[in-house]
Amino acid sequence: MSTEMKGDELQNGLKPKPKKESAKKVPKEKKEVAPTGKEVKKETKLGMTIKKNDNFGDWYSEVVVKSGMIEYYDVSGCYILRPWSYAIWEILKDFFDAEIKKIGIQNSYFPLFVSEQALTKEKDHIEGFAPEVAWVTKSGNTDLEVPIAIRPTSETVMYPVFAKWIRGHRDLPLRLNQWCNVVRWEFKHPTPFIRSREFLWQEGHTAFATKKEADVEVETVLELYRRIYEDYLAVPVVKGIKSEVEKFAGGLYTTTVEAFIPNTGRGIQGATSHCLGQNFSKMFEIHFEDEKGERALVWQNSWAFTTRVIGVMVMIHGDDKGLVLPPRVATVQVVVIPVPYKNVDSSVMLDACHEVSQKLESAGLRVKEDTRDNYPPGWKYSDWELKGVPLRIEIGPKDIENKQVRMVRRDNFEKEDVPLDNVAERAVALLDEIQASLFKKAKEERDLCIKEVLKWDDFIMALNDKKMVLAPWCDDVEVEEDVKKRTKGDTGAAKTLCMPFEQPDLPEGTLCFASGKPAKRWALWGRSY
Ligand code: 87F
Repeated sequence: MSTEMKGDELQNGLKPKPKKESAKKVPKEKKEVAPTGKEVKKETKLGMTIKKNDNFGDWYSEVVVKSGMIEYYDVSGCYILRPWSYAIWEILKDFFDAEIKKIGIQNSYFPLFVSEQALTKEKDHIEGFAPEVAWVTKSGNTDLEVPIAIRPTSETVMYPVFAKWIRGHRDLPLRLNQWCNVVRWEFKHPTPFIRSREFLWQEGHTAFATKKEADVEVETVLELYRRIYEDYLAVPVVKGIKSEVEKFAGGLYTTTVEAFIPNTGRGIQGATSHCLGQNFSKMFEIHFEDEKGERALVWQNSWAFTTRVIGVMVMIHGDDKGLVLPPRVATVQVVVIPVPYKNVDSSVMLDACHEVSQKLESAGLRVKEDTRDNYPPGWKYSDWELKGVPLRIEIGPKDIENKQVRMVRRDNFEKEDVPLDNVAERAVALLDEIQASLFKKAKEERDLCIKEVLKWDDFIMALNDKKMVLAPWCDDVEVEEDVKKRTKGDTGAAKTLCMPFEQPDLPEGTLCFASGKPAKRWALWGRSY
């Protein structure tokens, strides 16, 4: 697949936080002559200027803009997802959509707007979230008779009709999903993908006759979320269950995949799969007549992943040269670049590039031939490095002579000359290696960030060392609240990220690191996004 791209695409990178106009001189474009003899533009400052380890926040803003993923917008907390990032969303969407259909979940679409009456029906659920709900109050200059909310999530939109559609056990299970946008008027500092006021997600809402069926689905969906992170985005996650404090308040229990950003020392909730129990079916009166003819409440689940996944991937793999895309989510997996040379007919290189990219496409790869004649090869290399393309192929006169191409990996910059006969096979293998190696590296680094402790002092030391902490815990709500209080500082309080499904041994008599009471399980703690 080759995508059309204009040569000036990268010049649109707006600065994250526009500074006031100053007397500073804007660097002028320099003109240079390419080996083809054509005059070429040579822009300055198109590449990365901030190092990941120097200023992580600014590095992130720079990389999402300059790679062409994000364009800033004049409504705070809202961002434009450009094709370079939206394509990643589509790949993940295609995967997840196909998987949920395999297990009998159907897509549907419910309205964006929620009436006040529906939204406030379930008071306990909405209470804590109320400040984040955005309302439409006018049409033109006229006040609406009753303001209408914009969905922050769709429980209150969908469950009233669940009550209508579900009558008997034959109407169950009812398993619906929708791909849509939601709006949450957050007041915390917004960050592209990670925390935005409007975001894209899928939300699954299902109803069953038995808790057992609901439990199975919660786990099945969580495994799909793990696969999105680990198999596609090459981001390691910890699967687990949320504490009472951290679970979705309206539900019975919440399972989660948790990622970790080593640069900030913060955990980040990757996606959640909730069992709602019968809490919502009580509230919305979703009954059915069971096989014995008795009236019963349905068991419900809900689950979601959002465009946040893209931000986590950028933070984990990106480097000082820009984005690093795992091959399975890269729109362009291989870029093929001709390397023209003085006094050599460049059509030979162009033909070879075309031949190679066709071979790669036939092998099922997503390929881009960069034949732009107004940029020299070195400029193109940096450009595609900035955009994170996993594999680059260069073809110059020497390569033609030797019937070979040069392959360069984005993840470690290793170079390799590959015989022309072998390009497709080798490219496929290298992309697999890159995918595996990105995950391995991220997992090794993540594992170094998990510290097992038994005592409070060691807990504090590990936290201050930007680590996650695995500690034996009594699982008391008051103790978690107390830990939050005791760790409150400039960088935010520590909380439980989850209680991992995979638990280390907990010998009899082990005490809680925070309360000294008998420990019930190991919990993973950390500061978080
Ligand atoms: C913000 C405003 C209003 C989160 C909110 O996780 C309501 C809410 O209910 C709210 N922020 N939540 C929790 C969402 C829970 C649940 N919804 C369906 C999910 C998965 C998808």
